[in-house]
Amino acid sequence: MAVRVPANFRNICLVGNSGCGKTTLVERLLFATGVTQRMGSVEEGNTASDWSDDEKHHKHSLRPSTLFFEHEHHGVNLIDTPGLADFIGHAIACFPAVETVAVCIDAHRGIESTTRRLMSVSAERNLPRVIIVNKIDDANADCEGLVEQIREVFGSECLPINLPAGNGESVVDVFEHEHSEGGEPDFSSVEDAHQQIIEQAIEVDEELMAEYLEKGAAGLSPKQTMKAFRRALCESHLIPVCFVSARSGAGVAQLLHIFATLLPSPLDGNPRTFLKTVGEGDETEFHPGNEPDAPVLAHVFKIESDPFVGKIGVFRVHQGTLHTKSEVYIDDLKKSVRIGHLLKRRGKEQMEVHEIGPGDIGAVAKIDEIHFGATMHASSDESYKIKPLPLPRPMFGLSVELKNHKDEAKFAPAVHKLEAEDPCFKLERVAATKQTVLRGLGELHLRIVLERLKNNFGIEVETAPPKIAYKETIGGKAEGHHRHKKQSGGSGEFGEVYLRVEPLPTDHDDGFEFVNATVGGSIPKQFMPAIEKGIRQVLGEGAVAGYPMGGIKVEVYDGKYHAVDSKEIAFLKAGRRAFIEAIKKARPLLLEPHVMLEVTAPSQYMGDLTGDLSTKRARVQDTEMIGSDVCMIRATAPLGELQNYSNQLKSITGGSGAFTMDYDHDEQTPAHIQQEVIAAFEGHKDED
Ligand SMILES: Nc1nc2c(ncn2[C@@H]2O[C@H](COP(=O)(O)OP(=O)(O)O)[C@@H](O)[C@H]2O)c(=O)[nH]1
Ligand SMILES: [Mg+2]
Repeated sequence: MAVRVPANFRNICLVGNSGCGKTTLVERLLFATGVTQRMGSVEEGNTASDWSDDEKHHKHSLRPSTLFFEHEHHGVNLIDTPGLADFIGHAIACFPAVETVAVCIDAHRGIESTTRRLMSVSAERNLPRVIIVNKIDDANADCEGLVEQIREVFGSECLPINLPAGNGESVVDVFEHEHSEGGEPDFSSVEDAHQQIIEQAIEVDEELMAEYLEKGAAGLSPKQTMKAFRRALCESHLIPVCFVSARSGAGVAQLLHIFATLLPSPLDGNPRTFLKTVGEGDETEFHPGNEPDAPVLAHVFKIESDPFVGKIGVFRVHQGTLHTKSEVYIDDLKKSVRIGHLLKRRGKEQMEVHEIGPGDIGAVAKIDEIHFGATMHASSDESYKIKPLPLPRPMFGLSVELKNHKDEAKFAPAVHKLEAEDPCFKLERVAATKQTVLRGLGELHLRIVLERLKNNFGIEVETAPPKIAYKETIGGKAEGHHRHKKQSGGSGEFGEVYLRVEPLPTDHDDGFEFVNATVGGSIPKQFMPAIEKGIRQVLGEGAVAGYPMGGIKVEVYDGKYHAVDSKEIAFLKAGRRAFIEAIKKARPLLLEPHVMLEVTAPSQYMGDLTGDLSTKRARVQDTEMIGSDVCMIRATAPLGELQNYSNQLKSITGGSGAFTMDYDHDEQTPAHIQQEVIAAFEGHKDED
């Protein structure tokens, strides 16, 4: 059994396009390390990672699974992630928990759209990367061509650390090649590949480089080259490429050896930045260090709801140790909670443990306060949260209505449970359109959410494309005035407000600014909050089209009050009316969300796809070939034009296209659409 110290841990996130064989590779690794006696298969629905009912049904990983195994006295926490574009957020959400991202590529299909995305997101997050080329047994695999393509697309720092031999029947090591067995590789020579990867690794160490130039490769000890290798990996100066077949097992021993001996441990991986939310200072970098007794700090990167155990929070310990009897503080909560059950997980299997030490990954059950992104820490005097890293924003929407109104009370709690498990899914109640909208990353994503609502909670809904969530703003400056005066029997209401409005810069944080610019007490200070409240009501309801407003600065510069009749309600009403008047004169504008759309499809459809996009007010940013016959189109387009895009893409490409979208910016709606929306709102008001 491995000694449980940080130096012996390897935390690895396995990512890659759906279908490249990650889940099968995990089966192979569990089998090779003796954890299982038989390999499961995705087709039969008996793998360790894809254990939930919907994963078995769809034959795809739909959420990450953490799997623990041991090899060469090291403990490996491997996270198998979904590769479907709609579920990519789940994979990215696991990045803060690991030292290394292993990007898997199908030897036959080559680089695919999510491969690129995951390579660049892990680089942005400063995570060392390893590329695993799987399916080298495939008769159509072109490993030599793929290495060239990888180096062209991801840089010359991508270098083979081993090579396929015997047409993918075995794998020859080229890094420590004196230890390697097996014949000649299918391409390149062991000597050339060895020299290339050694030279790339030692470039990060000037002294070692000098030694190498003087004595040659034979003059360097394996310890020296391994140290340089690990540093080059952490600095992204080297991205090793290795070859396996999850199906035949070729290259699996070599892969395990790389995991254990070459990948960074929590001690020598790149540190994580946390932000202080309570206490002195702002940003702190955490290395787990070697001190098991340091104050504990753990970050929850995944939430699951287990039918038997209840809510499970999967976390990574960044400092100290979590014990079953620990009292911890969650986020900024002042009351501590007691850790009851600590678990190590292997898919659905779980083992109870007494503690999870620095650098390790574990899970905790039955703590209500836990949520995605929560931190658990030792004291209420100091609190941190991990520096937030952008996840794809859920833009694809479906408006839903309950089929059975009896489900009303169940609906919100059920959706909240699903929201807690999925960082890229949310429920939106759009006041402007009176719609309940589920938002996710794509059609498949929401289809699976609806299946869960039905199967796990017994809730069925009717769906429709949502109405567009416009925003109101203004294009110019204007002034507004209102005098509110009401005399009814005894006391009256009096308040008079003069104000100006002007647009705020689009990058303004809150999208609203309220300034009291009155002089000489024309309106006593105590009425300002009432005026602001009146204005904020309009911000929520909209002034011209019934949509929420933003990007507006308001300056109240004059007014009048009455010693007896002035009261808050009078100023609230006056502020409201003056504001509406000013907005109507300040060139009101409707904004609509635009998204960045990324479409991949066989290149023969390129012309049809760009042609179709041009009818959707889209602007093509660039087009690119991925490999020899897949094209990628990036375009910005109004979200409202894409409500039915998954069906349209399916019919254009015969089901072979895929797309992702992410929020890009808000943009002014064309004048004729704006007029229609405003007219519809006016008409609606009359009906009311
Ligand atoms: N020929 C071949 N097929 C494989 C290999 N690994 C996985 N597959 C198949 O590829 C398909 C997708 O595998 P899966 O593990 O679900 O991929 P994932 O989506 O990346 O998790 C399945 O049909 C597997 O049987 C391999 O090494 N060689
Ligand atoms: Mg999978």
